[in-house]
Order: sequence, then structure tokens, then C-alpha cells
Amino acid sequence: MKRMLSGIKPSGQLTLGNYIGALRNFVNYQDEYEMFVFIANLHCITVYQDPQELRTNLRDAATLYLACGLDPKKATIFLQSDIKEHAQLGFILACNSYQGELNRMTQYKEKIAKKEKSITVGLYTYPVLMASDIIIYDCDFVPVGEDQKQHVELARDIAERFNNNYGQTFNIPQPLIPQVGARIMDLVDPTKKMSKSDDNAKGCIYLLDDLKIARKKIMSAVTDNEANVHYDKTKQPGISNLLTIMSSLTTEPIASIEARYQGIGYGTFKKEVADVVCVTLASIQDRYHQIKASDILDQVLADGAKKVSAIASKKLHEVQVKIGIEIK
Ligand code: ATP
Ligand code: LTN
Repeated sequence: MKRMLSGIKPSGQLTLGNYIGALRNFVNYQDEYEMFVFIANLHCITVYQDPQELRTNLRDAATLYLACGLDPKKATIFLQSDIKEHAQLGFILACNSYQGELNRMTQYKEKIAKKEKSITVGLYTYPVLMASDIIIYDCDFVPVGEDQKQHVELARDIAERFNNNYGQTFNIPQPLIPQVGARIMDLVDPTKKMSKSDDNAKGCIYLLDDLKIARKKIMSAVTDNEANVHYDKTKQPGISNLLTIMSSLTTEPIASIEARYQGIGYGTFKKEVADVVCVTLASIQDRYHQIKASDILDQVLADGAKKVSAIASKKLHEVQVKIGIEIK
């Protein structure tokens, strides 16, 4: 069985973008692959997090993993910081990565371009920690949304370089990007990605949003004056985003939705999108409340950590021997 791994940062409440671009694909893949899914809690502290809120977001994210359908009997679910080897290998990989490579990372460049203050060193080097998360398990595939593709490519480059310098050590992973829904856009500004850490909550559907609020957000989503339900990301980014959301949640092809809405107004279209989104949220939220009440989470995370820690420590040891820092 090929191995697959991915993670989500609990830097806020999980969004519909996280679900469509990442989480539900993990669920779909768990039967076919050996699936490792973790909560990237180290990654989220690259930007300051209120400790109290972070703890809540962490538990909610892990509970949502299960509520969205990850089955601990099939997938291994764990907390990144429980496996200390990620950070240790991360440092070793940092010594095998170049400043020029990190300077080219789009997410970092965007923050610099926006003249954001207080960019931490952690934020700058986080793609190296992400490489460590991935290659420490020799995984074959990494399912992620479009925005993370560049980071997986960096992981490949670092792994190849290490193999060339020290002999075959790491498997070279491949990113897996969904065909539809790899980049769900903000509902208020459909030219930017829907993001859980965005200040404007109106543009973002959270998986735990009250259904009435979620419906309102969809009904007020920014559209255009074309009066035509048509997919055109440049001219009609808002409508195209709603078409993508609907198509990814129902599997109805975009062309077929467009055909059904010929000559019908945006209001009716938005109402159907809101219905589809609310049905998805309602079933996730139902399971979320059941899991929260059941108290199984700690055991799931402990089992997951136990399973992967053996793999991670073996790989780290192999690396340390290869680079010569072990005395034995
Ligand atoms: P933040 O806003 O804090 O940067 P985020 O919401 O972008 O976070 P991440 O934790 O960075 O979420 O991403 C987790 C996974 O969800 C990644 O695979 C990412 O590509 C995917 N993802 C995030 N946002 C979207 C989106 N809007 N559309 C599709 N996939 C997304
Ligand atoms: N960097 C990712 C989360 C993440 C991840 C990973 C995804 C951390 N480590 C390893 C896939 C594989 C993010 O910010 N979305």
C-alpha cells in the first residue's frame, strides 16, 4: 500500500476551503492508501496564537478530522509536536537547504510584498519543517490544496539533495492537487483564497458556523453584473467560486450546473449553493457534537503518535548516522 501524509494548521477554525481542498480528500483516500494525517500545531505558531484559543482550535481541528469522516481504524491521526523527531530532522534539513530557496516561497514573498511587520524566523523556515514532516515518513503522496504545492516541491528538492549527498535515504514524495476545488476563494473578495486566519469572517465559511450565518454569507457573496451563471475565473470570479463549491460538494460537473441555470437569476443559484453547503455543514456538525461528547479524541491521538513515532525515530537515527553526528 502506498503511503500518504498531510496536515492542517490549527491557526483558526477549519474552513470550507480546508474541507474541499484537503480534508475530504484525506477521507476519500483512506481506503486506498496508508494514510497519516496530523495537526500541524508547530506550523501555526509561526504567527502569534493566543494560547487559550490555540488549545480550543487544536481540539476542534482534531475533532473535525473525525467528524469529516477520517476513521482512526484506517487513518493514523496525530499531533505534530508529539513526534519530536520532526523538529530535529527539520534542523538537519535546514542545514541542507538554501536561503535562496526559502526566499522564493510564494507565501513568504507575499508577506514581504505586503510589508507585513514581525515576520518571524519560524515563518521563514517553516517550509523546511514541512519537508521534514513529509520525508521523515518516506511517504509517496501528499494531498494538499494549490497553495501548498510549492512547499511539497521544496520537500522533493531537499530530499533529492540529501540522497545525492549522503546516499539513498528518503523517498521522493508527489503532491496531489484536486482537479476541482484546489483553491476555494473568499466570498467577499473572490480574487483571494478563503483563509481561516483572515480578519474578515464574512468571506469565509467555517465548518462550525451556525447554519443561518453560513447561509447568509453565501447569499451575500460578491458576484457581478453579467447575469449569467457561467464559469469564468477572470470575468466572474465570484460566480465561478460558487460553481466550484457546488460542483465539489455534489460532484455535478460545472458545465451541467451552468446548463441548469441558463436564464435563471443569481438569487436562485445562490440559494441552491447555500442549501448544498448547509447540508454538508449540518452532517459534519452533528458528528462533531457526538465525538466531542464521546471523549475518544485523546486515545485516538495517543494511538496515532505511538504508531508513527517508531517510524520517525528509525528514520532520524538513519539520517544522524549518515551525516556523521552519532558517535557509535
Ligand atoms: P491560514 O489561513 O492560517 O494560512 P489556511 O486556511 O490557508 O490557513 P492551511 O492550514 O494552510 O489552511 O491549509 C490546510 C490545507 O487546506 C492545505 O492543504 C491547503 O492547501 C488547504 N486549503 C486551505 N485553504 C484552502 C482553500 N481556500 N481552498 C482549497 N484548499 C485550501
Ligand atoms: N504547511 C501546511 C500544513 C502542513 C502540511 C505538512 C501539509 C504542515 N506540514 C505536511 C502537508 C504535508 C499549511 O500551512 N497548510
